[in-house]
Amino acid sequence: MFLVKLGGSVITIKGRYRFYRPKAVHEIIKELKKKNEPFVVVHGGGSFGHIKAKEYGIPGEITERTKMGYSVVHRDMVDLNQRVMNSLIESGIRGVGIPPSMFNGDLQEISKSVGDHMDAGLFPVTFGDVYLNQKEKRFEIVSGDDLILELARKLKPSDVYFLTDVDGIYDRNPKKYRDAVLLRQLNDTAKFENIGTDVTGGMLKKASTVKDIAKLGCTVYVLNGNVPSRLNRTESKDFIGTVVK
Ligand code: ATP
Ligand code: IP8
Repeated sequence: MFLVKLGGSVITIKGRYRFYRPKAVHEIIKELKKKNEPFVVVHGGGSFGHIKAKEYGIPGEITERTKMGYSVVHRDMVDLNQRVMNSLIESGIRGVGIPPSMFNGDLQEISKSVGDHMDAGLFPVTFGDVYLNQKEKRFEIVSGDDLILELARKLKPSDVYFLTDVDGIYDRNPKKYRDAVLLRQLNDTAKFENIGTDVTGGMLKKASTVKDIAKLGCTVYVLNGNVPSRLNRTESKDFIGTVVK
């Protein structure tokens, strides 16, 4: 089995509030199906998550303002999840959405539910979400990257794929520096810049999550989700992406 993180930068247009990219998701699912193995999907928030979370001050203490924000962001993330679910079901995949807020963001409970649904022959789809931290009276965010790390610990997949809108991990932000170099393997010299709207740490956090997952014994691929055929070309000589073992 494998895990795949559909980055918000691929499944949405990050700068345009609630802009979903159904064709991109459809093309990715076609490639995932070809693998002919059980898998778990985790998707990020993109423009359904980060824009309003930032605007309303989430993560943060419970206030009149963040209460409204919690409601809006959760509504939008469930909406995005429904769209991903529709794309899966239209392709004949028996997906089931698992919203982390229903488990108060408890990573172990979420991964237990994911595992149970897999055992029942379904394809679980969980996602970055808001959740209530009852103890500290705060609203928090669990990112797709936090979820995928915990799922890798529990489910011990052979491979984990992160799909974003660039070819992999570069030595600098490739959208800003035209001479940025793609790192075929991850080293410690890479520099990461967060885009303005991202509330969960962007590529910097992703790179450290990727290393943590590889330490569990999985092979991690960071690939361009806009060229999804690469999902099935990881062994080829002309493969483009970052691989971490
Ligand atoms: P989400 O958290 O919404 O799911 P995502 O998983 O698709 O998002 P981002 O956090 O948006 O991923 O990270 C991808 C972006 O990181 C790219 O669009 C790129 O511009 C930026 N970036 C910054 N530094 C780097 C780097 N060194 N290598 C690769 N991308 C980088
Ligand atoms: O996009 C964050 O998940 P991510 C989701 O995977 C929200 O970092 C609600 C902003």
